[in-house]
Amino acid sequence: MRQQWLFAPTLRDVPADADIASHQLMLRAGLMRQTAAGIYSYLPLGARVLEKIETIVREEMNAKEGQELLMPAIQPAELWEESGRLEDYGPELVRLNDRHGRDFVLGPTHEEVITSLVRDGVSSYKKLPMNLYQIQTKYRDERRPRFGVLRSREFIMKDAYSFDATKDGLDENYNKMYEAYSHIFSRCGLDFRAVVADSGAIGGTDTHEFMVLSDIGEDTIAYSDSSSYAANLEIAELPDLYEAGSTEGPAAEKIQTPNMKTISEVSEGLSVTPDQIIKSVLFIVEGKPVLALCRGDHDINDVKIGNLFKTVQVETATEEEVRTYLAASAGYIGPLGVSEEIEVVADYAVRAMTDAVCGANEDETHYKQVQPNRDLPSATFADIRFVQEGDPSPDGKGVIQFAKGIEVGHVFKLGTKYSEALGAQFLDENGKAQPIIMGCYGIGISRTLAAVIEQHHDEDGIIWPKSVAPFDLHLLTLNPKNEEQFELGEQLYKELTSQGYDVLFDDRKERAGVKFKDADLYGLPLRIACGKRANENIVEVKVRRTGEVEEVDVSELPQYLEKLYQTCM
Ligand code: 9G3
Repeated sequence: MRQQWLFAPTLRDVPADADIASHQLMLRAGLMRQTAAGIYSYLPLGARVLEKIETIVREEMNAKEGQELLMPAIQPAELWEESGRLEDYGPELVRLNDRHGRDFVLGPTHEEVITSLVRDGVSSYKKLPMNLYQIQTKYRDERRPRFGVLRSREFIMKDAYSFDATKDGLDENYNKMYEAYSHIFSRCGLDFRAVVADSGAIGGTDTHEFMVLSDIGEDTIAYSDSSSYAANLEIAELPDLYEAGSTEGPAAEKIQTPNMKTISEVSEGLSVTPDQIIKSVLFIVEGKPVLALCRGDHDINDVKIGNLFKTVQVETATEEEVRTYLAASAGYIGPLGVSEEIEVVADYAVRAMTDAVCGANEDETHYKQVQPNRDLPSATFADIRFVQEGDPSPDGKGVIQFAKGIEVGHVFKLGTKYSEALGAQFLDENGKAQPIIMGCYGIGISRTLAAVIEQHHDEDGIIWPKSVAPFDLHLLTLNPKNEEQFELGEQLYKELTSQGYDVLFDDRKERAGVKFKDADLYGLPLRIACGKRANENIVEVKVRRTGEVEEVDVSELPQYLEKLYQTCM
């Protein structure tokens, strides 16, 4: 490709609203442009990288007998009524009417459509197992799109769905996808971890997220410093290693605690440490009040509350709800003497507390000398807090550390949630109708592109791994007025192309400095410059990742590049 024709306008300055490297570089290097908030156009360089990533995905999916198909982006709302999800997602689910007034959604995912296709197309166990996938645009009307394509409203996803007659079959498909994902992200040059995740609203049991390690990642990974344990912070577990607290000592006693609402104010005011204070948070879980307790130096994990009650409808109570149920303001609520209608769940660490302090459900009043192991007879004790760095790893090996991650993949065991809702059955070997057992597996293709840049860039620009680079080589002529350099450039352009390289030939009438800057910004693995020594048939070869530069005789260039290109990541 001759660069003078390439539509990849570069920007010298970073746009104001781009505050992470991948967003800045995708705009500056002309890979994409914003068409509307959270909606992007991929320009040729960006589209080429998407295509490279998609090719890797297809190869790995096909290697696991995945069959590629393509479903519509627009979906009849009736299918979402059948699955019961039409009202679950609120404004994030893009809805529209056709000219006849019929209801449609713009697909954020395709469980409903794929299940309806299999319902109408598969009937015998002999057709199972099956794995169907597509690479297609998704729509989720994010309230606050940001970070470029990392959190956009339209994005490209590979979504796969597996269909099995047995649970073992699902486990097998799940493991095949888990393996395919590991290959895909490794081939894209990504440093990633597969972490245990929360199945959230879509139900099902096992689920893993594939996280690319990055400080700008929105997700926090809790991993063990001495084992392979790694989980999304949302669900990272805590073993119940606590010794039960005392049941002796004087009864709990009320004390006046004016202007002591927060943990630190109570700690200051009563000269106790946060781990001697019981933190109480009122939740409304499926409409019912639940009082959650944890130690003052811990935090309640609302996802764990949801998993404990097997629901996603978990809201923190409003001030009014707190006053209605507990007759006090949030800073003074506690577990003692609450009415039957309020369920009390306490983190394991609370049971180990002795001589604790807690709110007394009266403004400006607390209890002291509380023995949770004695005074909370109706409480349920469970793991309901966020893990913290330094906590013991749940597998008993080492302690927890945190890392930030970008979720680029997510694999789920769905079970029969959709096949039952939509009536997708198969006849087993005894001719009995059974619901098909499903799994679903997503990769954010556009998010993967951005994640690659997050992990592969420097202050001069992108440093593409060769597996996904938009071109293999960058060929430059340096002095626009020097005929010999141009002739050599043209000759090498032909030779390298016929050697099988995808060459971006910078034949523009620009100064060398401009060409070098653009080459560093575009980030192709190798740069070949026809410069001062072109008349001696010598060119300069630079490795973008390491910066190392070598002068090479053109007669040795083919085998030199062959070897050098192999060493490129
Ligand atoms: C919606 C909206 C947003 C959503 C969903 C539905 C996330 C939704 C979960 C999944 C699960 C898997 C197949 C590929 C892998 C992920 N956000 N999810 O179901 F209506 Cl607005 O998409 N789907």
